[in-house]
Amino acid sequence: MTTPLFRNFERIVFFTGAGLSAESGIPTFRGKGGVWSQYDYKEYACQEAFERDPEKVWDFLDVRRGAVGKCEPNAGHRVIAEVQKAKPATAIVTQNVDGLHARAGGRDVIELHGSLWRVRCDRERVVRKDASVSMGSRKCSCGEYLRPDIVWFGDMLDERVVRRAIKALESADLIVSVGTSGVVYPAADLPRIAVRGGATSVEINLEDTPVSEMFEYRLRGPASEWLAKMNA
Ligand code: BV8
Repeated sequence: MTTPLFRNFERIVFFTGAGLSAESGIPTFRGKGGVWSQYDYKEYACQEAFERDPEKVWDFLDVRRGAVGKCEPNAGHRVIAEVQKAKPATAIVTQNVDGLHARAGGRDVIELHGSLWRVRCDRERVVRKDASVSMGSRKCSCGEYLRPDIVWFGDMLDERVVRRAIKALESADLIVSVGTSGVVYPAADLPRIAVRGGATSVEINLEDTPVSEMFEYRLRGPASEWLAKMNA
């Protein structure tokens, strides 16, 4: 089976996870050295933890913002942005909160799980960008703690964001899943919408995942290498 090439498709959806940013030096979540193997998400990445000890959660996020702030998008991010420029109907649907797609030139990135670089006040119902490392005041002018605009475990995803993702997946002629373990829901099930719609389906990962069975092409190896090969 010859590897599908981007030039033969028009409505491409890139569905990305932490494995894409691994080559930029950002630790993934699972596996050796993964974030969740060092930090218990019940202590650092859920609403209960935030209400229990917001300073502790912000200390954790400042560490991540500091680490991600020092990283650069890699060749994989750049190929995706390049393909989107050449094929304007291309959509980027990511579980990553690191903002590297946009820094690589990606447009209208659909961030399913939010962003490290946005904060919100749930009392004032305001969301704003904040790229300061480390974070300035952790409180809103109303006195309430600012909450990172990240979707934590147990949080519902933003319906508007999910609707944008579904719209892109429904009209896709190629779906490329890149560097995701496919274990977190509802995100892990989204590529199935494009597969059901008859799109050619590709999974790029170092190894098999629990959702590999849904993909026609299972390309094993580093994301940046396979993305470059498909961009020939
Ligand atoms: C919700 C932001 C309604 C946080 C994240 C159905 C069944 C079971 C459980 C559930 C279910 N529905 C809901 C749940 C509960 C839960 C869930 O899925 N739990 C899992 C753990 C079983 N889901 C939720 O809570 C979601 N909300 O459903 O609300 C609800 C509420 C309550 C109860 C029911 C329903 C919200 C989930 C969002 C959580 N937030 N991130 C933060 O960043 O701090 S999830 C986080 O992990 C990521 O965003 C991503 O989504 C997810 C998975 O990470 P990956 O990106 O895939 O990274 P990972 O490290 O796992 O894997 C990396 C992969 O890359 C590996 O496969 C590796 O081989 C590969 N790789 C590595 N290097 C490379 C590479 N590949 C290529 N090249 C390389 N160089």
